[in-house]
Amino acid sequence: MNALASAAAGILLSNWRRGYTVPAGGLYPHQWSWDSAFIAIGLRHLSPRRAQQELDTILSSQWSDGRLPQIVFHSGHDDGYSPGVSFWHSSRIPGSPPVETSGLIQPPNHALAALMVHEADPAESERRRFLERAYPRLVRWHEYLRDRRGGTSGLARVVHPWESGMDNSPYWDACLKGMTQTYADDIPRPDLLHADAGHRPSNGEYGKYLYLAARYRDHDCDDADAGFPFQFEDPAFNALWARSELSLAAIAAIVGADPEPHRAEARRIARQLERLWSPEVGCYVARDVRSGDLQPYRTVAGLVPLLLPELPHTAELLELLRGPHFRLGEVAMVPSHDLTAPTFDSARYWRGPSWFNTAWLIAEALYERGFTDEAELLSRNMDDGALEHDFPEYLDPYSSDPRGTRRFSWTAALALDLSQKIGAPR
Ligand code: 9WN
Repeated sequence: MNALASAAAGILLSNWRRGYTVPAGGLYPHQWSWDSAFIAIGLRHLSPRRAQQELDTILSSQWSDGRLPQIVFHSGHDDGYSPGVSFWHSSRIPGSPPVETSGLIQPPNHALAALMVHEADPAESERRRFLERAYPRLVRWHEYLRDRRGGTSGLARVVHPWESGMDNSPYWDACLKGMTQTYADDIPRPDLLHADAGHRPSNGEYGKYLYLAARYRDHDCDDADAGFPFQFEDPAFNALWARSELSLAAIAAIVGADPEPHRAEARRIARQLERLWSPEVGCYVARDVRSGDLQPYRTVAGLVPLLLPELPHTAELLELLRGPHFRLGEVAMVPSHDLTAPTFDSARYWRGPSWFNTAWLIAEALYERGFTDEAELLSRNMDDGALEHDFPEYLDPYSSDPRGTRRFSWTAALALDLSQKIGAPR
């Protein structure tokens, strides 16, 4: 094992609990939904069986309506995270699973991960009937997105910034600014014990986050609440849904189900995604469902549709990625926000810093599209940043200084995954 692989393995081992991996021991001590899928993609190189378990665990925490929860609190305690069990009390909400969870969701990258995990060791996967178990649960998860989160546009809505996985993206600024309500109780910030306040969302943002989460919880996490103050269609969320639907088609073929409905669904979502193309900013953007307004910001979320085949705006997105706004190959990985925007902040969470999960998604898209040199450059850049700084949560794109917490699980998992691809025959 080389230095990167052994360091990454050490982190994944120490963040492993019984049956799942925590994103980071101190800051995020529970199981997060999209983290688990990214983590499984790396774990498959160390132990395909453990990678299957990681996904089995998140899929077993499904609600009866099909949703996969943002966070699963396996310990049944807050464990220093807020909002935790004492905030959600999910077991009081009809349709929740026996384990305590958050009521929100996160982006649907699970089918994408399940297929990759299967392909790492198909014999072991078949022996343990991994896909037979995963397939019906993944189908129900995608049906939840279509039936409960799909509006008239046919795209899935997020009802909280946390659901996008990119909590304080500039996409949400106008809506949050316009909200007069904020959380009435104290705003606990245990996160600031583990990360610099200048790297995290502000207290003002947290007041709105907690207000929105409490309102959703108090309506029993009912998606039919038309008056909900925060409703957005996010380009990365929907692109991952479409891409996962393609993975589901491949999984269906393996388990003897009909792949065609999944392919048709992927095409349908991809068609609808065009509603999020903004000719003004030359990128996919988020849409506020209530006002209908496209949010005029270039963010890494708008580049994630590159993962979809036959994307009408591929050439424009590649130009954007390589040009002054994201400077592929010249700055650390892929910045989360346009380097030239007045709203860009090189340190603060999803408003500028480069994250390893989004860099992995872009590297994957570049590999698939045959831009191997650029994909390898990005992969090396990501691996160097991970190893040099003890696998940080994110990096300053200009200085490459580490930000957020360290020994972060998806950083380890995805750096490990890309290290296996560099120089591999394609
Ligand atoms: C809220 C766990 C999660 C990631 C998100 C990231 C951050 C949580 C937080 O950490 O969000 O879900 O407390 O800030 O934004 O993408 O899944 O790693």
